[in-house]
Amino acid sequence: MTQELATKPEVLQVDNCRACDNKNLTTFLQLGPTPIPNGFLEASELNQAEKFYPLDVSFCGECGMVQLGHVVDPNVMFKNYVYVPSTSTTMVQHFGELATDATQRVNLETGDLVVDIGSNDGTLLKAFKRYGATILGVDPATNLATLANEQGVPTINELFDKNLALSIRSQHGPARVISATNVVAHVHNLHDFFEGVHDLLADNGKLVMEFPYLVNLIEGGEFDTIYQEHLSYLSINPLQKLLAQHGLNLTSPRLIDIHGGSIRVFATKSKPESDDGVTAFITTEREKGMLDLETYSRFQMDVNRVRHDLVEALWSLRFADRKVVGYGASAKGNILTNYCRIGVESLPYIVDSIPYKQGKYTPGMHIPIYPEDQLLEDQPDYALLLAWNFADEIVQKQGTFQKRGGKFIRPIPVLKVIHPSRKV
Ligand code: JHZ
Repeated sequence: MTQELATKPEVLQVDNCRACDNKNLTTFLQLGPTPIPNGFLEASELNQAEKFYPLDVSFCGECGMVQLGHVVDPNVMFKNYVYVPSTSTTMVQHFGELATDATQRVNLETGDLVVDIGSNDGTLLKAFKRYGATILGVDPATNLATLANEQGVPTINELFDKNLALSIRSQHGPARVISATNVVAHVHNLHDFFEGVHDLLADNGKLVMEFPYLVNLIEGGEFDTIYQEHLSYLSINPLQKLLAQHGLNLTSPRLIDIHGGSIRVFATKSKPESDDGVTAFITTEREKGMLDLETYSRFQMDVNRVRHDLVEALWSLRFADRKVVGYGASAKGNILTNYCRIGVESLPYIVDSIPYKQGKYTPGMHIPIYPEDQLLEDQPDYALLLAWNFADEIVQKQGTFQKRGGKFIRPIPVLKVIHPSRKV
């Protein structure tokens, strides 16, 4: 494998805070260079030069936004996208619950427009359709927009921005619900994005967003969720100020148990009667040090600990002739394996439920990906949960593997063997 370091214009350095334009950002973590985390490879590509990108994380002392110091061309990352939520029952159920929650909060009526930004394969919009909504997806991935359209979810194959928002409004009218799950963190020009949301949203509509929560990332040592797709690591404090700049009022945040700890939050054009928990979140974030550089400076030690414990465990299992494979070829798994330099010598393969990933190889470490059935066919001693955020679903699904003596290892927040009586 030859590493090629990406340069301009494919990757650009960002000097100003994405949320408040402050020029004095402090870099506190460097995890790169790494390949882009969903850049899975075909066998024929393994001997070609592979692009590696910087992965520097900065803190804005003005507004508290944590963000990447570089932006990779979105066409490189999102044009052909292999991640789909629909193969996870947890995600399908979760989106069903989100559609119910949003429908009730806006008193959605039959025919009302729901626009999902970053609609992927249409899983969330299918849930809104059951409530009689007129649905419209927006997604930059051509393969997923095609799939969604074929499945009856009308999807515009573009990146959402203010221009597109105006064109959707002129064709379809205002949206009663705009959803953006795991999207805001991916957006480079947040000002243009929220202006577009403001233009498209009905006066009595609601924007609903979900994103991995910065507090969980920092407290849980979840450094593998830091990758080039995620340009911002969001908390309520900077987000509220950012939305206010664009006439949107943040309301009703609540913690949800998705992707290692996320937040669901709503925003409206009109001022809500109460902030419904926003002030409490802001106070807690302040108390937890989310506005202090020292909190982030200490984070490197957690990253070192996770890497040390994992590499040591895999090393000792190899010396004990135990076979370990990976479970879940997640984007975060690709960051973890690249940063810890874990390759086929430690994990000969990874199993994954997403058909688009099967038969391919992970970026950087080139670990082959097989369907989940391979686990029982092969019955290795251990499976390392690279999708540790789905530990419950996976452990429950793989009962036979465990009955036969197989064990799961969870690497984050603290290395743990999922077995009642033994530790690595
Ligand atoms: P998962 C994605 O990151 C990408 P990833 C994205 N950029 C984002 O923002 C975050 O989510 C939040 C597999 N699996 O969801 C499927 C099984 O094999 O943690 C996936 O490849 N069996 C949009 O990629 C992977 O694991 C199963 O039973 O880090 C999970 O990837 C289950 C449940 C999953 O996200």
